[in-house]
Amino acid sequence: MAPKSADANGVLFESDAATPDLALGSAPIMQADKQPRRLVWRNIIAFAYLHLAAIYGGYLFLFHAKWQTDIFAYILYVMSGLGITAGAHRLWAHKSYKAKWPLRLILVIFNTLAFQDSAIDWARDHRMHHKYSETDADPHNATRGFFFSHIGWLLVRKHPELKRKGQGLDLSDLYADPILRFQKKYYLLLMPIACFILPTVIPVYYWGESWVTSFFVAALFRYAFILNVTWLVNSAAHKWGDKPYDKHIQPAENISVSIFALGEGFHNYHHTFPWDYKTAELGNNRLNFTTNFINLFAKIGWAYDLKTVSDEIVRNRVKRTGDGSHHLWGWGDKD
Ligand code: ST9
Ligand code: ZN
Ligand code: ZN
Repeated sequence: MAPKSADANGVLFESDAATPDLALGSAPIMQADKQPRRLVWRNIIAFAYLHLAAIYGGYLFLFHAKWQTDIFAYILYVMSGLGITAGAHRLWAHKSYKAKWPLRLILVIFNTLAFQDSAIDWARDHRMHHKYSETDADPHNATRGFFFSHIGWLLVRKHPELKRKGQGLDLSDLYADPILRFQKKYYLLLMPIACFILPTVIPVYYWGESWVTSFFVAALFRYAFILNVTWLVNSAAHKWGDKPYDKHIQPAENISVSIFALGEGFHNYHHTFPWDYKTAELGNNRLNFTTNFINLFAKIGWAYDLKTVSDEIVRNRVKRTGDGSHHLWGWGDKD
């Protein structure tokens, strides 16, 4: 059996299903402190505007925009989605595979298009989310309710416990990458260009879309849509679905979320085995676009050292802590 090991962030690389204390997803479910919420009005106003604008953008997307603009918005959704799933999440937060610099460059461009803050900051929050899952030190602690874990956590100051415990996080691997340092340093310049300006200008310039439709569809509607899909992993996939791998944690297998989140809704598996680059047990062709994307780059050698989990380890874990919903209970030894 592979030796167990976790780095200073608690990010696991090898598997030993017999040690649930090290499996990041197995943190005990704890109630959040009742601390006074310190509202951040700048974010409340910005997100309120974004969502109102996105409703208008959605209307234009359905009834008004040129077909090229709609397809363009869809392509941007997939590109920015991959910047989060294959980039910020699987590569940078979890180190579940390695990537050569051309792929890292592509992913950082996609990631900037997604405007979910720099990949370093995203990965920092996400490492906290796994290491202190569903406690006060988890940025989007799902025990504080659907709204908080979906968007509420971005509208208030972070919990002091998160800031305190976060000091111990090792981010040296992320700061060692010049591409990530560059993105963080110039984020406030690069992000508006990638997320808002180019998506607005391209449809106007290349196929004569109107400025208004272009801005509301390809920039605001597309951005708000992908934000909500991402947040659903924190809210819906921490609330609804089966728990075939670990019934003691809130994260669940949510297929509806996975479809929109390019394969990131198999959240019970992911919190149980966070180092698996597939973020799902059967990742290759089952609603897991991101896994196919990484596999494609693995074929040309730009993605390598893909980490995964053996069938035996999954099976043992399913038997030990699963809720009985695993489709392979046909193995026949449920008790
Ligand atoms: C957005 C992010 O939407 C969404 C992430 C979702 C994650 C989902 C994960 C699910 C799994 C993956 C599935 C992907 C599916 C994708 C599908 C795609 C199709 N550790 O933050 P500050 C310390 S972003 C250690 O300002 P405040 C640190 O000292 C949307 N330390 O806290 C820091 O200083 P510095 C766009 C930490 O003041 C200091 O605290 N962006 C940590 O309480 C202050 O940090 C926005 O809207 C930590 N983790 O403010 C901006 N965190 O940074 C939103 C903090 O200098 N954010 N410290 O080192 C904000 O405005 C603010 O962060 C705040 C809190 C108001 C929320
Ligand atoms: Zn989670
Ligand atoms: Zn994760």
